Amino acid sequence: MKRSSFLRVAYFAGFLALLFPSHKLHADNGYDAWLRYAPLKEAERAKFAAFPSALVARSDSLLLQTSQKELIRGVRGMLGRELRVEKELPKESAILLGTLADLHLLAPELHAPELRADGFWLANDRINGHDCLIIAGATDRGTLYGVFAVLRKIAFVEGLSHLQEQQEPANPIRWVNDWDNLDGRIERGYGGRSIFFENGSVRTDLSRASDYARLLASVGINGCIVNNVNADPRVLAPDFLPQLARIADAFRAWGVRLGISVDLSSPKSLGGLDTFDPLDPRVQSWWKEKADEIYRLIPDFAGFLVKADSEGRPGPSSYGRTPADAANVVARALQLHGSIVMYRAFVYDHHLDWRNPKNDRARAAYDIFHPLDGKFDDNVIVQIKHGPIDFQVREPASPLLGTLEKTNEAIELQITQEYMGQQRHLCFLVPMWKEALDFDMRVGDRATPVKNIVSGQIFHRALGGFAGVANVGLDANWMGNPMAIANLYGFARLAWDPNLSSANIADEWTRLTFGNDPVADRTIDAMLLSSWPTYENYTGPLGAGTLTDILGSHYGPGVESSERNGWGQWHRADHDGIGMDRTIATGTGYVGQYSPEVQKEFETLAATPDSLLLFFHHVPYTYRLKSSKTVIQHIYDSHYKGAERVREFVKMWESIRNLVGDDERYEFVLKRLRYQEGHAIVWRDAVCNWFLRMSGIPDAKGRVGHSPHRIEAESMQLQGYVPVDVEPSETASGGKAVACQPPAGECAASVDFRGSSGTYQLKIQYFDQNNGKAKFRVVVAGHQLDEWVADDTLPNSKLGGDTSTRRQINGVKLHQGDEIRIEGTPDGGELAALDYVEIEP
Ligand code: GCW
Repeated sequence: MKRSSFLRVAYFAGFLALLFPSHKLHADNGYDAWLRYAPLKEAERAKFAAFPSALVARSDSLLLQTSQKELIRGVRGMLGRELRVEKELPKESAILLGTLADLHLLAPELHAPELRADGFWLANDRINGHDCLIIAGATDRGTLYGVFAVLRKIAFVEGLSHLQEQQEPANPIRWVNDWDNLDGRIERGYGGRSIFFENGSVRTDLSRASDYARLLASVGINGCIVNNVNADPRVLAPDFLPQLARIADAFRAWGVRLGISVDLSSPKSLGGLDTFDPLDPRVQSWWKEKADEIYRLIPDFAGFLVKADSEGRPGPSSYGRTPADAANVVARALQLHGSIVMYRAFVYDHHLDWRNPKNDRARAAYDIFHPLDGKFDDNVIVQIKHGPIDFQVREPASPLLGTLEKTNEAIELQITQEYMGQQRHLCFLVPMWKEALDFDMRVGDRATPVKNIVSGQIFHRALGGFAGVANVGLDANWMGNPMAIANLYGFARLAWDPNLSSANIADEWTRLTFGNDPVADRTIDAMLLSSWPTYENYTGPLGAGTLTDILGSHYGPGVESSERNGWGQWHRADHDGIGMDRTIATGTGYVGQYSPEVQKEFETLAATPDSLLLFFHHVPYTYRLKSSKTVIQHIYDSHYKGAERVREFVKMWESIRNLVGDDERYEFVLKRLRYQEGHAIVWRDAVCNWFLRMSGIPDAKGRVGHSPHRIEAESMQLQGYVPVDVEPSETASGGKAVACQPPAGECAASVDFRGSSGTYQLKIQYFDQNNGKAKFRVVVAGHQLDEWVADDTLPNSKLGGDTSTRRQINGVKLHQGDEIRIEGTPDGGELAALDYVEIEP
């Protein structure tokens, strides 16, 4: 851009900024996530008084232009300063921006370090007698990453005057996977519809796609698979590829390469061949021609992701071929173009016979892929879920990660919270991922943590890395909750550097998202860092699995749903005990898939840590843990503790209202936390009651099955409401609710208050189905106290653990004899159903 036109743009931008100060341009609804560039306080800005005003950038490459604009934008936002772009070194201090090669031309006297791809160097040096800030990348992409790193430092108010820092990513592959369907829905997406597709086509407006790429680039993500792994073959159709090219265009300025999931049967289902046998030469040329066609449209195409022979997807087994045969045929088509295939190891039989105690889904990935080690081409990466089952709240690291010595690997982590409360529950997953990454596979009796295996370091593989299932959507805050995007941030930071600590990552995200107030930051960090153990506490304990409804939503409690079916997520809980015996001696032999040293950690009860006990062993409920509690008492205690901790989260959040800015984000998060407080109790009660019924062993602390303040709706005086059974019974208090069924247009449940006069909390447990918007009204002694519409979009149309919701009314003055009356008006299929009322002092 010519200097004069640049100035015009800059003046105009400055004028706009005056009219709309940058933090008002977007009301804080979470859209900017960690890239807010909120103005620093005056005192903080003082630290950057010497920050240069000139920005020297020689090259005009697309990524360098992006880097330049981003730096200008960030500095304007945080420091309120305008940078001036120059082509040559000015006679004043300056920022030098470019690749190492650009830099060498500008200042040959500088001694720049060697950098790996995507790495960058940040330094403060004297050039021609002036202090200069150097932001230099090995490549243009590295330069862009360097800019974001500098902007983070400014946001953290870190001085830049003694900067001397070199960063390189630990992993070459740092990709996100988005499970978007071409019709605009997202599989396991909880943040709205697809930002890429609508009605079978790529969206016309792809501004969200490029804003997404900006977010990704800011934390070093370099590839994005844009469609569901359960792939629609149409994604490869001749009329669809040019549309995909538009997404690639939207990504390109941010150095994010586009990839797609493909259906292995495409040569047949789309290409019209009578086979998709990977060893058939016609199939091989079909893939080759398809790859050539793609590269004509998308020269920087990243590659394919394949899910095959899994959950009903077609695959090489139809022709008696192996995953290596299938991966290689696709890989050879891409190899000429220098790109790759990510082949998922999530291959298992979902019709396993549950009656056979030796059957074990956890074995599948290893059993299928281990014999193929060495058979995959060099541009294939086997993408392995971090645990052997499926993103459960606690799993050991997949043994396959430790056994492919001659194969490239990537670890697949799930950012979208499918089994972790679906973005309605706060659950910061970085500490869980760290456990998988730090899991030491002890290959050859030496330290071989998963993080160093997937990076390629241990087995000297050129390729490897991270894939994260992100599933962002059109919601303003991307993931359905401004807190949930901390997981996307954390995933990317770990992909860059898996040695960063959870605390460090949490704190970075918190400060970028909510500012630098120390009290607010400490509070949010504490919430984040304890949220996964908390979620584990009130859902699935001791490695038993999440205990959610695995046949339906994967959201609310469903302890028994995993049993007596072929999906293999069994915990084998019965009247006497619980857990999967996966030992070599008496169980499924899964333990034998680990190296001998790791086997020792899990083969015996004595060695197995409590946290994974039920993953590896079947024990009686009376078995004493290392904590000295019995298993059953641990189940009860952890569930009460977990639910109690969520109550604290609400208070913690309320305590920082004025420190984080009482904006849309704040209110949104508060609402979600209050909801979570109620739903954690639904979980607690469902799981505890199920185990009480199953084991017959009472809670030593007398809580389970006794709720002194609770009045069951079915025991209230009912007008129109009728008692109904809820299935499974533990998902409603007493197994029953009351529902306002047609033809009743309005119903009421009432009870006279028998306690002593005073101030109480009223908690109404009702069901918010997703097939209507029922209305509720609470009337005490003839006065309306509260009313609301049950219009949440929880993942179920039935009464049960997914839909059970709590409304809490504080400070209610009650006199003995007051009538408490709850009125419900159904709507559509929603029955304004009630479970119980609690009146708590
Ligand atoms: O966890 C399961 C999910 C499926 C998903 C599958 C997979 C895309 O419930 O929705 O399908 O994993 O990872 O392939």
